[in-house]
Amino acid sequence: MSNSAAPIRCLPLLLSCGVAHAGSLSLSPVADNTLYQSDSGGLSNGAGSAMFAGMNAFDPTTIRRCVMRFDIAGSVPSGMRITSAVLSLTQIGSNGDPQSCSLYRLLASWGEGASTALGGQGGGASASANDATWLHRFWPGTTWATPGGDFASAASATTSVGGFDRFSWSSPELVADAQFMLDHPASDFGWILRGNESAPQSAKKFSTREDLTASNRPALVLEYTPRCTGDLNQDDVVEDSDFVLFATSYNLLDCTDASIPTGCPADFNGDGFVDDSDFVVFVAAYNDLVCP
Ligand SMILES: [Ca+2]
Ligand SMILES: [Ca+2]
Ligand SMILES: [Ca+2]
Repeated sequence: MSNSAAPIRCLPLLLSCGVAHAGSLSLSPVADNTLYQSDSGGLSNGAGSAMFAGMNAFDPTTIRRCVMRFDIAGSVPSGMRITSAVLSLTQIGSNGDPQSCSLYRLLASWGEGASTALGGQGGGASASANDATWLHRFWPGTTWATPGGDFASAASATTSVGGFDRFSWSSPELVADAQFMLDHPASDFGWILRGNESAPQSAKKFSTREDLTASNRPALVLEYTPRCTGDLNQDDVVEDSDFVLFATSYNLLDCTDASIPTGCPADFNGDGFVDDSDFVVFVAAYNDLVCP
């Protein structure tokens, strides 16, 4: 196949032409909560204005972890490539010692009930229906596979959190998480935030989406750009290495084939098969060579 032919732009089948635009969004969580370590798993703070990560002060052998979820697929147009993801939280606790706090992608759904902790909120409140707890994804009937939450083994982003201030997390792994959540809405369970879990009185206190001061609430800022049709290895050029990837899927044909990459990216027209109509789309993009 020749790459020297005149560019063919905006074929009717080339879905990216003039339809989607780059953009950015700031998302608020659709749910946030604290997992308070306890033997009974009966503590939560679904509707409270604070969430905690680290080891507690007045009950110093117990761990707290924040959970938060954003509706990415409900906010970012499908088919976009996320280019930047920055999650920011406001630390409102009095303990200013710097502590590493790490985000991990959650692997199971969880809930936010009506529980509201009193005072400093570090002790939690009795869990309400559908609250996440240390033991439960949804109190009282549905438990985590592992107490303390089911999450990816590797951290996606880490930031040192000190005193009263706004802190941000960003990394290529966080971008990959957000892309996964956009492409797989049914598996968008958000992130868990873990602080120092080996030193008493290390817990950091963060505003939740229920904080009356809107600027203190958690925010996830995403930047995105239309995917370049045909650029299967996402290096912003459509060339021979993409053709190799296309041909592999083309030979497998059916998107349900277990050997086809997740999401069946070579199925450009979204009909469940990688066949000649997708090849027409690919050739048009290949003639463009460099992504528009
Ligand atoms: Ca909440
Ligand atoms: Ca490419
Ligand atoms: Ca197809």
